[in-house]
Amino acid sequence: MALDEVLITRAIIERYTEKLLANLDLDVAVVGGGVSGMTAAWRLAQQGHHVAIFERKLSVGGGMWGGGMMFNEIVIQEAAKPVLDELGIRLKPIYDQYYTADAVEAVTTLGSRTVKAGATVFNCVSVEDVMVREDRVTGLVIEWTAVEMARLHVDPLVIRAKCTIDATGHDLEVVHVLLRKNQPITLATPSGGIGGERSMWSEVGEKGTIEHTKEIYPGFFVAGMAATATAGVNRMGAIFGGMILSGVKVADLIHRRLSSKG
Ligand code: 48F
Repeated sequence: MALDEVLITRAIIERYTEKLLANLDLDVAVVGGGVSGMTAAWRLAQQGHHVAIFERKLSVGGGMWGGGMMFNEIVIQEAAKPVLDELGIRLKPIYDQYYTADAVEAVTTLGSRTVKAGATVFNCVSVEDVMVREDRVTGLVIEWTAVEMARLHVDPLVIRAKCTIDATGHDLEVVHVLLRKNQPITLATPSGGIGGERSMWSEVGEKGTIEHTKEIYPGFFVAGMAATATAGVNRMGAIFGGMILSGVKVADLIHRRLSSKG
């Protein structure tokens, strides 16, 4: 058989179009394919929900690839060990209740488990806005990252979702746009708005992140650093247990919500 470049092209276009069409109407839309976003999507897909991740960059994994200051090892505390064990990410004990994992193994394993559980990842896609109907977030407005980078004047497209997670990390981009474009609006946060990320304090940051992982507006949840910075909690630095546990918590909250509504 002679390879035909047009058939190769057709295969890509057909399959991608099928994938996109199959994900226009979701149970859960996750913005950001970093640590907390992927963990949430993995868990939700495992629970049978229709979930997709929209990730601006070419690669998923967010801030995990580079460990701390590009020393590509991550630190995990005891509380998160069961989740990493379940994912199949190998941990090495180091001090009492501290473990390390190879950052590249952690990202690739989490990515693989997420996709194989049934979540779809749309990389190179940026979320630039939300849809709000009757005081509820009902979906996302998406655009190619390349369009965003080139600052081209091109209209976006839309995804509908029963629940949306902002897992965009330090920038909490979706929370910002929700607030900016839908005034007056009050979030279920300590300040009613964005508290802002505080300086590094791992102990407080890890606990606060998990505590503030929640629905902050009807249909709209925050996880990971987006939860930290929305609530006004300290950053935690290069320890990743809180991000993983935040992803698990938001998935479990949404699972309960979607299950209770049948
Ligand atoms: O930064 P990231 O991994 O977020 P996280 O889950 O984890 C934070 C840690 O990596 C680390 C830390 C704790 O140890 O402090 O920083 O909170 O992943 C966020 C992802 O969201 C993508 C971004 O490219 C990254 O991969 N992202 C950000 N804004 C958008 C977006 C957007 N508007 N649309 C699509 N993706």
